[in-house]
Amino acid sequence: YRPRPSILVRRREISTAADPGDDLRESLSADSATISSKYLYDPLGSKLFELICYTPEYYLTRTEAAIFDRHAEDMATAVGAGVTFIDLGAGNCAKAARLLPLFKPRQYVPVDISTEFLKNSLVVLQTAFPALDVQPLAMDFSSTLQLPPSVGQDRRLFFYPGSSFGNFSPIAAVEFLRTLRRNLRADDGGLLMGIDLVKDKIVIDQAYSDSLGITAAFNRNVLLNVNRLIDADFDVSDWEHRGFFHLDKSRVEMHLEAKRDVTVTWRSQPDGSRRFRAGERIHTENSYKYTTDSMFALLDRAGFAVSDSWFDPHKWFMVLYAKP
Ligand code: AVJ
Repeated sequence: YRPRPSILVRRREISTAADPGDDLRESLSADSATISSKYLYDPLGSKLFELICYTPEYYLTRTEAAIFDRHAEDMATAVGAGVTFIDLGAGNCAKAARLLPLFKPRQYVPVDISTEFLKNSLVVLQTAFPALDVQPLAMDFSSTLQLPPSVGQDRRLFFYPGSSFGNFSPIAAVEFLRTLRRNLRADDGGLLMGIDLVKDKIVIDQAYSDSLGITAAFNRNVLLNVNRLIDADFDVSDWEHRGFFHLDKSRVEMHLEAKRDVTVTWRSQPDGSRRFRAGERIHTENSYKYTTDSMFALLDRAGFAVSDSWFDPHKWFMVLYAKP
């Protein structure tokens, strides 16, 4: 799979999952309003997240990239050749694209909730790897992981970088790992994942409240997406970004805080409205931070055996390889 430029781009059908707004109307009506973090990733939100990764404060992406740069060959050796490389939350596919020449998978399966974003990424990917068998999947794998028959039946490797795993609540986290485990047989490739580790609170706070305000834009954009999804009338300028590390819960929380009293109305069925007092918040994301021990314990409970782990010099981030 040596990268070579080509004007030939193979386009494949992306299978799309249904995406109802019922949960949104319900979670906005709750006493403590929430918006699921998956709604952050509309086309603009996905772009904004890409920009976050370039901010000086957001250490995660570049720290993980440095770990991959340094240890990718070891990782490829540990995993072995010829796997079906299943990229969970593929986004712009950039992380996988750097590993594919080393991992030499039989098939590449990018999975992402954002269909449009995935489509654009695939054009770039197929240009770089014209011979690669690509089977893109648009779905919300956090709720159900349905791999169609077209996904290779030989050794599966789940690739889950970027610490996106941190978005799961502790209970959902074990459940999710068990789901992955159920989709693997004893001799399968296993799971290669990136995990952000607990560290100095100031470092984490700044990563989720960057000085350019990109994270703020990313967070506030969720309201534009909600307006579209349930025909609501959020005014973005009424809302302020909050992002901070909650030590006791070992998680970053993102909220949107009302600058003044506001009433939000939605016209999709069943229609409704919600009043927010000035200072009231909508919880939009949790991003859990693990220690190596807490992460290994989770994997153990889900039936995985950690085989290898790799770190940056500060031990801010970990890439681990676990086998069924
Ligand atoms: C894409 C879930 C890994 O939690 O760090 C970035 C999302 N939120 N800045 C993270 C995010 C605010 C990101 N993940």
